[in-house]
Parts: sequence; C-alpha cells; structure tokens
Amino acid sequence: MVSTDRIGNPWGSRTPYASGEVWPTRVDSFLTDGVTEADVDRWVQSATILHSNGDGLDIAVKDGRMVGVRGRAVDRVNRGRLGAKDLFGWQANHSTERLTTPLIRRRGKLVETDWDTAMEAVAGRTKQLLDERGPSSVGFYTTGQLFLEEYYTLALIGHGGIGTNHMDGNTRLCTATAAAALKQSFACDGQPGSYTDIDHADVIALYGHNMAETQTVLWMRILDRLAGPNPPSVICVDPRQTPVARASTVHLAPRPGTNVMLMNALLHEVVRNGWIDRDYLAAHVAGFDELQNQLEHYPVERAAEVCDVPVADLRAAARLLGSAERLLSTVLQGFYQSHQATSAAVQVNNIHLVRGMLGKPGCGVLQMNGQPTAQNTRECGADGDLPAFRNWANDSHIEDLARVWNIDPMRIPHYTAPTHLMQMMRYAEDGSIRFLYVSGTNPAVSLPELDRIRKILAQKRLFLVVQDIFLSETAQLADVVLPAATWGEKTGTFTNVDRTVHLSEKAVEPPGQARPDLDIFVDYAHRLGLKDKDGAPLVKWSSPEEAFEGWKRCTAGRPCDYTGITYDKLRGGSGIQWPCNDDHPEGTERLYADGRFWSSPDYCESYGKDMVTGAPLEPTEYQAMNPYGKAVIKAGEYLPPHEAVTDEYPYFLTTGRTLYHFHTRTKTGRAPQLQKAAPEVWVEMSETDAVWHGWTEGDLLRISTPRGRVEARLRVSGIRPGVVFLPFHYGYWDTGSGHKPHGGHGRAANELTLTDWDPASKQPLFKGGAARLERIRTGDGASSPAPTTTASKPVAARVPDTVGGPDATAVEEFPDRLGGAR
Ligand SMILES: Nc1nc2c(c(=O)[nH]1)N[C@H]1C(S)=C(S)[C@@H](COP(=O)(O)OP(=O)(O)OC[C@H]3O[C@@H](n4cnc5c(=O)[nH]c(N)nc54)[C@H](O)[C@@H]3O)O[C@H]1N2
Ligand SMILES: Nc1nc2c(c(=O)[nH]1)N[C@H]1C(S)=C(S)[C@@H](COP(=O)(O)OP(=O)(O)OC[C@H]3O[C@@H](n4cnc5c(=O)[nH]c(N)nc54)[C@H](O)[C@@H]3O)O[C@H]1N2
Ligand SMILES: [Mo]
Repeated sequence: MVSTDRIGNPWGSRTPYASGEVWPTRVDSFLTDGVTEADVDRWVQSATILHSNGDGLDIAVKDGRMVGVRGRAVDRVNRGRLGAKDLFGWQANHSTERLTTPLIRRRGKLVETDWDTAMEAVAGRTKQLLDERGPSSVGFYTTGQLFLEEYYTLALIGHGGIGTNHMDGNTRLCTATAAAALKQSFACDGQPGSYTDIDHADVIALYGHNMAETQTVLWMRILDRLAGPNPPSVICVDPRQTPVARASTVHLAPRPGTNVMLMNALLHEVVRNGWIDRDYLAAHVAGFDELQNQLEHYPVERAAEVCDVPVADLRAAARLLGSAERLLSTVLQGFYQSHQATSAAVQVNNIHLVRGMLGKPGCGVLQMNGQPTAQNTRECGADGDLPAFRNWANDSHIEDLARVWNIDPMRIPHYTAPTHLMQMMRYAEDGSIRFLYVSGTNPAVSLPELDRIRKILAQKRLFLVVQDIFLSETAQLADVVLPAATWGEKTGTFTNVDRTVHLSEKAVEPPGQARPDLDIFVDYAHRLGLKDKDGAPLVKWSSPEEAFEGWKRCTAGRPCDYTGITYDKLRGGSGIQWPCNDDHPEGTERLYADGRFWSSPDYCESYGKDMVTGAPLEPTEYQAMNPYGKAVIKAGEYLPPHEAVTDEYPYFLTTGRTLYHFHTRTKTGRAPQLQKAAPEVWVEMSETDAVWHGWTEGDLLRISTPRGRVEARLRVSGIRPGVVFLPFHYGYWDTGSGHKPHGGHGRAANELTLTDWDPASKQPLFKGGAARLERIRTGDGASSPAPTTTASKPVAARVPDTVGGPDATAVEEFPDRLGGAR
C-alpha cells in the first residue's frame, strides 16, 4: 500500500505489464478527513461520472452521507484505479449551494416555489404552445451526464409523445462526430474496439486526444504498457506539448485545422508502400478505389507544407502505422471540434480498413466519447437520433419503433433530419422555438459565441426550463428551475466508450426537495396527458429498473442489444459490453470480429452523408456503394480552416481542458483539491511568440476575437508557435462563493469562439478561430494559475509545482502483489 498526492501525481504508481498480459490491479481510494475504512457504514456500487471512461467504483457512506470512494478491483475498465476528478469530485454532492427547491420567475426574479406550481407552469406552457403553434415550437436540449433510463424516457416524450423534431444533447458539442464517423464508415454507431486492445497493441495512435488529462485511467493503462517489456510505440497528433506528446515515439504538431491534410498524407504513404491488406479489402470493404485516386493529390511533401510538420516525422508516423501488427487508434476533440471533423475522423477509420485492423485483439478504433453517458444519449435517441440506432430515413424502422411504443407511426417526426442544437438556437433566436427544456447542461458557458447565446436564452418570449443541481449561469436565465438529484442520489445505468454498461446505485438521499431526473420527466409526461394508441399512459414506468426493462424491449434485435442484461447481472461484478443477448450472454468484447458490418440498407442506422455539404445520402445512393455487410471507405478532400489568421487576428485560437476540471466546473469547482489545482483561467503561448512580444509568464493578457474578449494570465508552454490555448472551464460566475459573479463576462473561452460547425456532424468548431493578443499589465514575477503537471507545463523554471498536499493524499493498494492482498 502507498499513499500518493494525486493532485501532484495524477496518474499514481506504475504497475508495468507486457503485451498480452492482464493489466494488474491497483485499488485507489480516498476517504474524507478523519474517516477510516472501519467507520464506513456501506459501500455502494457505481461508476465514474466526470468523464467517459466508466471506471467502476464504490461510494463510501457514513451516517447517510458520502465520505469517499474506492475503485472496484473486479472492473474490466479500471481494475481498481481512479482519476483525480473521481477521487475528489464527489464532494460537490454535499455542497451547500445545491438547488433544494424549484424556482420560478416572478416579476423578473427567481423565487422559491413548490413542485406542483413549477411543474404546472412547465406543462401548462408546453400545452399552450402545442395548441397555438404546434410541436415545432417546443425544443429539448439535454446532456451526456444523465442515465440511460432518463434519456429513453425523454426520447419517448419528445419523439413519441409531443412529436417534435427539435431534440438534441450537448453530445452535439462533444461526440456528434464520433457517431457521424462510425455511421459513415460502418453505417452504424458503436465502438468496434475494446479497452483491452491497449493490452495487445504494438502501436497506439492518439489523434487530437489528450488522453492523459481527459481519460486519466485509460492513460494509466498505456503508461503501464510503456513501463513494461515490449512497450508499444505511441503516435501523438496535437499542436500542444501534452503529456501524451511527451510520452510519444512520434509527435506530429500540425497547424490547427489541417487534420484532413495530415491524415491523407499518412494514408498516402501507407497505400503507396503497399502496407495494406488486400484480402480484407476485397472481402469486407467498399470504396477503396476512390480513396486511392483521391490520395494521389496528397504526397507527404504537400502535407508537410500545409500542416507545417517535417516530412521525416510524417514518414516516421506512416511507417509505424504501416508496420503495426496490432494498431489501436483513438480520436477526440482535436479532430471532432474542427471544420472537417467527420472527414478527419473517417480517415482514421480508413487506416484500419486498409490495414484490415479491426475485430482482433489490439486492433481497434476508439472514436471516443467525452461525457460519462454520451453513448446513451445517442443510443436512446435523446440527441436527434432514433432509439436503438433506428434509421429515421427508413420507414420500416419508424413503424417498428411505433410498434414498441404502441403509437401511430405518423406521430414520430421523420420527415427530415433531426434538428441539431445550433439550428435549434437559430430557431429560438428567430422566434419559432418558444419553449426550451434544458437538462444537465450549461449552454450559457459551453456554447460558442456566448454573447449571442445569452441574448437568445434571456429573451422574454422564450420559456426556458433548466433542470440542474446548481444555479448555473444558464439556470439564472430560466423561467423555471427544477432541482435534480444526481449521481449517487439516484439509480440508473450508463454505457462508456467501449460499450461497457455499468449500474450506478443510489447511495444517499438527495438534498431538500431535489428529485431524480427520471421522476421529473415522468411527472411531466403525465401532466401533459401523453397516451399511447389504446389510451394508456405513453410512459409506462416510474422506476429506473422498469424503464431499463422497457429499453431492453426497444433494443431487441438492434446492434445495441441489451436484452441479456439485467440490474442483477450488473450487481457485484464488472460492467457488461453490449450487444448482450441470447447469442452473447456475457456481452461482446469486439464488434466486427467476423468482418461483417451492420450496413445492409434495411438494417443500417444511417445511409451516410456528403462530408463537404452535409447532405444526407438517398437510399439509392447508399445502395450504389455496395455496402451489403461491408464497411465503406470514404475519401475526404482537404479544405482550409474557415477562419484564417490575419494581420489583425494573427493567432490561431484553440480551447480545451485541463486534468483537474470538468467542463463548466459546477462540480469540480466545488471540490477544494481540484479547484486549488487550477483556480483561474490562463492562456498558453509558445516561448517563441512570448519572446517576440517581450512578454513573460504571469503577464495579464487580453485575448480578442470579433466575438468578444477574455483576460487571462500568460503561461509560456510547449504549445506550437502561432497557436494560443484557453481552457473553457471558467464561466462568469464563481463557484463555492455563494454565487458571486466573477466580475463581468471576461473569462469564458466561449466569449471568443465562433458560430460555425462541421457540415456532416454539426459539431461546433471549438478548436477554430483567429485571435489578437495584447498585454494589459506585467505579472511582476507572479506566475499564471495554470497547472504545472499537465499540457500547461511551464517553460520557466521558477513556477511553483502544482501539489495537493495532505488533503489530496489517496491510497493505492496492489492486491496482485505478494503480501498486498486486502
Ligand atoms: N479533466 C477532464 N477530463 C475530461 C473532461 C473535462 O472537462 N476535464 N471532459 C470530458 C469530455 S465531455 C470530453 S469531450 C473529453 C475531451 O477530451 P480531449 O479531446 O482529450 O480534450 P480537449 O482538451 O478538448 O482537446 C484535445 C486536444 O486537441 C488538441 N487540438 C486542438 N486543435 C487541434 C487540431 O486542429 N488538430 C489536432 N490534431 N489537435 C488539436 C488540443 O491541443 C488538445 O490537447 O474529455 C472528457 N474528460
Ligand atoms: N470552448 C470550448 N467549449 C466547449 C468545449 C471545448 O472544448 N471548448 N467542449 C464542449 C464539450 S465536448 C462538452 S461535453 C460541453 C460540456 O458543456 P456543459 O454540458 O454545458 O458543461 P457541464 O459543466 O458538464 O454542464 C452540466 C450541467 O449539468 C448539471 N448536472 C450535473 N449532474 C446533473 C444531474 O444528474 N442532473 C441534472 N439535471 N443536472 C446535472 C451541472 O451542474 C451542470 O450545470 O462543452 C462544450 N464546449
Ligand atoms: Mo464532451
């Protein structure tokens, strides 16, 4: 057993292992000050909620309160490990700033009210609008952080009850491109690979993915392989000097927005050198010829110029990809939040298709998710997709869904592609959407071009409902605020990136009158009087387990088949990977092991899209590609970034995350260890650029774009010259301070970002835009508040190290080691 400061050393101790071995167990735990294991009344099974990894953990409960967490040694995902946000983030549940009663706007002010008044106002306004303006005046915007049962209920209400096409999740900002890329290549959502591919891979490529900070436990798995015999080679594609870049064999730091050019050059080299699997291509893949023709235009020399990456590095990366025997790739926001998001992500799939590297141990693509339950938002149809990967453009799928819901098929809107969030915001701006029900997301901080978003959400004619656990920046603009119970206070299931389904049990009571999101949605459905075609209530369940059983019926025979999973089966052991049914009673580790894809036109989730215009393909166009059971390669031409740097705005602005915070910090900002590690916004710039301006670490800068301004202290870091980076976590309200405004709107990165999206996935471009910087005052020797342990590692030696001290000490146990048994 060792004690480690898990703020200062976020990845903890190494447990090295070799290719093909089982990842050793390491059980991490943290108990609040003064509490020992002997004091704990109960341990309640759950999984992590502040990222998409799905690490199994148990919540320690004493006297009806959470007092700590411990990783689950039996869990296939983490084998006991936890990240810093998991170890400390749960403390926010007990924050005194939790919402405890519903609020309603009276004479311009939010005041406390009772549930009945609040829900009658919400349902009453919905009914009034349905009568006066029809379903297109009603929109829903949900999240990737509720539970499966809640999304399925919401999807049923929206698609089956109200009949609006305006339903999306913040997954649009997050992993819309993952879904789009999987649909483009494999005609269906669902990760082909498994986390265990890390145990076997000899090359691991991370594309625009700072896994070390955003899936810390998955990164521990890679670190343990790197520390063991026959370690894998690592390729990192990221313009910043992330911890991933520092651990990599080859680091390509392209100009932002040039991912498709880079991918095409890598593919060009792989194909030119004949590092391809012709048998696999012939048997299982359509579209290779078109790719080959396209690639002629993308020699590495051209990419070297456009991306500003040395030819030798491109060749070295291509050789690793081409000579890999077991290649694992992961893709995330550096690719997804970019102007050619889908096209870039699809080229990663293409590398696996030309190399025949799918469905075997070590050979996987992880088109990553970010949020804990984003997979469920997509599966359940709370994001514009239809439940269980049904195809909105296929009438027989609509009929089948109507059968499951016992309603008339014409009640399910499917006349056009579902409305994506950015379009919903436009409709709200124009006044055709008059009611917006926001659950579990904070768009007043997380959407691009905040000045515009605030104006839209604050309109009098828009009835805004916000269901949250804190009075977020968005909740402050609402007409009705509904206080929700959250993780640890309610029961439900959720599915991580590699299709592992976990059960999260209720451990403690929610504060005050807060209610589980499921209860609120069910209440709403009943107040609207939603009925099926026999006059029975449309929503036929009230408990999570009943909702889960309803969901299982909806998935029967579909790719994400849950019919073999029960709550009881999820209790005690590890999570289970879907599909899980009579044919696969223990779940399925890898998809497409037999080279058969879910692409036949009558079964597939999507006919695909044109990646340049975003136009959905017609069924006949899809059939012409000969997808029957095959994957489809789609070539992508490179187009330059939408907003180029100019003399006036000479820096490329990119935004993203740090290890210690989650999104808009409503939880991590209220966990003292995490807040202390990264207390305030900063801006990263290269040493070359800083020296040119004569600026140094800690100087206060103003960052401006045509949309707005932010002030932040300078961190001189290893980022590529010409690029500046801002974390997007810092809204304009301070957490943990009794709701004090921070002092104006000057620190949210999204004051600066632009209203624009990838044409195919409709994911906004948080990694694009041009900015101008100026110095407001010198730092006088003070350093910027950025962490030193992460991508924001300073160049200057004088900056004090980020440490957590005694309050951040967690325990690591090693049950596999001799004498280490608990
Ligand atoms: N600590 C922490 N972990 C999280 C979260 C969190 O808020 N905090 N959020 C979760 C969620 S919802 C998500 S979606 C994930 C996101 O996880 P990541 O995608 O890993 O995180 P980001 O920091 O948004 O972006 C990743 C990297 O993209 C790089 N990048 C920027 N522009 C480009 C480009 O043009 N090309 C390339 N190749 N790279 C570029 C950035 O330098 C950055 O290092 O993290 C999840 N995990
Ligand atoms: N500039 C820039 N902007 C970005 C990104 C970026 O990289 N750069 N990344 C984008 C991405 S990938 C994402 S995922 C989004 C995230 O953006 P958001 O979803 O807006 O961020 P969160 O802070 O996670 O907001 C979740 C909200 O739900 C509340 N909540 C938590 N648990 C529960 C619950 O159980 N029930 C209910 N009802 N509410 C709950 C929280 O208090 C919080 O207010 O941001 C996007 N915006
Ligand atoms: Mo995300």
